Amino acid sequence: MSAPEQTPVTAYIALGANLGDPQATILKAVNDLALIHGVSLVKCSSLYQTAPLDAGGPDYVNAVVELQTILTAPALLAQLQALEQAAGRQRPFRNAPRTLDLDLLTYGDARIQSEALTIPHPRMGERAFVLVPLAEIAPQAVSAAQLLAVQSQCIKRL
Ligand code: PH2
Ligand code: MG
Ligand code: MG
Repeated sequence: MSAPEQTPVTAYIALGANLGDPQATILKAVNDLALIHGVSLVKCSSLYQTAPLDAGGPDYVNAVVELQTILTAPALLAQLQALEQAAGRQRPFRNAPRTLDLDLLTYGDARIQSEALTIPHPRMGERAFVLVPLAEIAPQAVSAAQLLAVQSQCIKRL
Protein backbone atom coordinates (compact mmCIF):
# COMPACT_ATOMS: atom_id res chain seq x y z
CA MET A 1 0.00 0.00 0.00
CA SER A 2 1.31 3.50 -0.78
CA ALA A 3 1.88 6.09 1.94
CA PRO A 4 -0.90 8.66 2.43
CA GLU A 5 -0.22 11.86 0.51
CA GLN A 6 0.10 15.12 2.35
CA THR A 7 -1.32 18.23 0.73
CA PRO A 8 1.29 20.96 0.49
CA VAL A 9 0.55 24.18 2.35
CA THR A 10 1.70 27.65 1.29
CA ALA A 11 3.72 29.39 3.99
CA TYR A 12 5.34 32.82 4.05
CA ILE A 13 8.58 33.41 5.96
CA ALA A 14 10.11 36.79 6.88
CA LEU A 15 13.90 36.91 6.93
CA GLY A 16 15.89 39.55 8.79
CA ALA A 17 19.51 40.17 9.78
CA ASN A 18 21.56 43.12 11.05
CA LEU A 19 24.81 41.61 12.35
CA GLY A 20 27.77 40.21 10.41
CA ASP A 21 27.20 40.34 6.63
CA PRO A 22 23.39 40.53 6.60
CA GLN A 23 23.00 40.45 2.84
CA ALA A 24 25.13 37.29 2.48
CA THR A 25 23.36 35.70 5.44
CA ILE A 26 19.91 36.33 3.98
CA LEU A 27 20.91 34.95 0.56
CA LYS A 28 22.37 31.83 2.21
CA ALA A 29 19.24 31.42 4.34
CA VAL A 30 17.03 31.50 1.23
CA ASN A 31 19.23 28.78 -0.24
CA ASP A 32 19.11 26.75 2.98
CA LEU A 33 15.30 27.04 3.20
CA ALA A 34 15.03 25.55 -0.29
CA LEU A 35 17.14 22.56 0.86
CA ILE A 36 14.87 21.59 3.79
CA HIS A 37 13.31 18.18 3.23
CA GLY A 38 9.58 18.68 2.65
CA VAL A 39 9.92 22.33 1.59
CA SER A 40 9.97 23.89 -1.89
CA LEU A 41 10.86 27.51 -2.47
CA VAL A 42 8.22 29.16 -4.66
CA LYS A 43 9.12 32.87 -4.62
CA CYS A 44 11.68 35.18 -3.07
CA SER A 45 11.24 38.94 -2.75
CA SER A 46 13.96 41.49 -3.37
CA LEU A 47 16.25 42.24 -0.47
CA TYR A 48 15.46 45.48 1.41
CA GLN A 49 17.57 47.69 3.66
CA THR A 50 15.40 48.81 6.57
CA ALA A 51 15.82 50.99 9.66
CA PRO A 52 15.51 49.05 12.95
CA LEU A 53 11.93 49.21 14.21
CA ASP A 54 11.43 49.09 18.00
CA ALA A 55 15.05 47.98 18.13
CA GLY A 56 18.60 49.32 18.05
CA GLY A 57 21.75 48.51 16.14
CA PRO A 58 22.64 48.68 12.47
CA ASP A 59 20.15 48.73 9.60
CA TYR A 60 18.57 45.40 8.75
CA VAL A 61 18.40 43.46 5.54
CA ASN A 62 14.91 41.96 5.18
CA ALA A 63 13.12 39.77 2.66
CA VAL A 64 10.10 37.46 2.45
CA VAL A 65 9.83 34.06 0.77
CA GLU A 66 6.89 31.90 -0.24
CA LEU A 67 7.25 28.18 0.43
CA GLN A 68 5.20 25.10 -0.27
CA THR A 69 5.61 22.55 2.47
CA ILE A 70 4.34 19.22 3.66
CA LEU A 71 5.82 19.88 7.13
CA THR A 72 3.48 20.78 9.97
CA ALA A 73 3.77 24.34 11.29
CA PRO A 74 5.69 23.22 14.44
CA ALA A 75 8.04 21.08 12.32
CA LEU A 76 8.67 24.01 9.96
CA LEU A 77 9.30 26.28 12.96
CA ALA A 78 11.87 23.81 14.29
CA GLN A 79 13.69 23.91 10.94
CA LEU A 80 13.69 27.73 10.98
CA GLN A 81 15.11 27.74 14.50
CA ALA A 82 17.83 25.27 13.48
CA LEU A 83 18.90 27.63 10.67
CA GLU A 84 18.93 30.58 13.09
CA GLN A 85 21.13 28.56 15.45
CA ALA A 86 23.46 27.53 12.63
CA ALA A 87 23.86 31.22 11.74
CA GLY A 88 25.04 31.91 15.31
CA ARG A 89 21.83 33.51 16.59
CA GLN A 90 22.04 34.72 20.19
CA ARG A 91 19.18 36.14 22.25
CA PRO A 92 20.69 38.44 24.92
CA PHE A 93 17.47 40.56 25.12
CA ARG A 94 14.22 41.18 23.25
CA ASN A 95 14.69 42.56 19.73
CA ALA A 96 18.49 42.42 20.11
CA PRO A 97 20.51 42.76 16.91
CA ARG A 98 20.75 39.36 15.27
CA THR A 99 22.71 37.38 12.70
CA LEU A 100 19.49 35.79 11.40
CA ASP A 101 15.79 35.91 12.24
CA LEU A 102 13.34 33.64 10.43
CA ASP A 103 9.70 34.31 11.28
CA LEU A 104 6.81 32.17 10.11
CA LEU A 105 4.21 34.74 8.99
CA THR A 106 1.38 32.55 7.75
CA TYR A 107 0.82 28.82 7.24
CA GLY A 108 -2.03 28.26 4.80
CA ASP A 109 -5.07 29.84 6.43
CA ALA A 110 -4.20 28.34 9.82
CA ARG A 111 -4.74 30.25 13.04
CA ILE A 112 -2.46 28.89 15.73
CA GLN A 113 -1.99 30.12 19.26
CA SER A 114 0.38 28.01 21.29
CA GLU A 115 3.23 28.68 23.69
CA ALA A 116 5.74 28.30 20.86
CA LEU A 117 3.91 29.78 17.91
CA THR A 118 1.33 32.40 17.00
CA ILE A 119 0.09 32.29 13.39
CA PRO A 120 -0.54 34.66 11.64
CA HIS A 121 2.46 36.52 13.06
CA PRO A 122 0.91 39.04 15.50
CA ARG A 123 3.00 42.06 14.42
CA MET A 124 3.29 41.50 10.67
CA GLY A 125 0.62 44.12 9.88
CA GLU A 126 2.59 46.88 11.64
CA ARG A 127 5.88 46.37 9.84
CA ALA A 128 6.91 47.81 6.48
CA PHE A 129 9.89 45.41 6.48
CA VAL A 130 7.38 42.54 6.26
CA LEU A 131 4.49 44.09 4.29
CA VAL A 132 6.54 45.63 1.46
CA PRO A 133 8.43 42.44 0.49
CA LEU A 134 5.29 40.36 1.07
CA ALA A 135 3.28 42.64 -1.25
CA GLU A 136 6.01 42.25 -3.88
CA ILE A 137 5.56 38.45 -4.09
CA ALA A 138 1.94 38.09 -2.86
CA PRO A 139 0.02 41.28 -3.67
CA GLN A 140 -3.26 39.58 -2.73
CA ALA A 141 -2.00 39.14 0.85
CA VAL A 142 -1.50 42.86 1.61
CA SER A 143 -4.04 45.67 1.32
CA ALA A 144 -3.36 49.22 0.16
CA ALA A 145 -4.56 50.41 3.59
CA GLN A 146 -1.95 48.24 5.33
CA LEU A 147 0.83 49.65 3.14
CA LEU A 148 -0.41 53.19 3.75
CA ALA A 149 -0.29 52.63 7.50
CA VAL A 150 3.45 51.83 7.43
CA GLN A 151 4.57 54.30 4.77
CA SER A 152 6.57 56.42 7.24
CA GLN A 153 8.92 53.49 8.01
CA CYS A 154 12.27 53.62 6.22
CA ILE A 155 12.72 50.85 3.66
CA LYS A 156 14.88 50.79 0.54
CA ARG A 157 15.02 48.04 -2.09
CA LEU A 158 18.59 46.81 -2.58
N1 PH2 B 1 12.97 42.63 13.59
C1 PH2 B 1 12.58 42.84 14.83
C2 PH2 B 1 12.52 44.18 15.41
N2 PH2 B 1 12.81 45.22 14.52
N3 PH2 B 1 13.43 46.06 12.43
C3 PH2 B 1 13.75 45.84 11.14
N4 PH2 B 1 13.97 46.87 10.34
N5 PH2 B 1 13.84 44.57 10.63
C4 PH2 B 1 13.60 43.48 11.40
O1 PH2 B 1 13.70 42.33 10.90
C5 PH2 B 1 13.26 43.68 12.76
C6 PH2 B 1 13.17 45.01 13.24
C7 PH2 B 1 12.19 41.71 15.68
O2 PH2 B 1 12.23 40.52 15.08
MG1 MG C 1 11.26 38.87 14.02
MG1 MG D 1 11.91 35.67 15.25
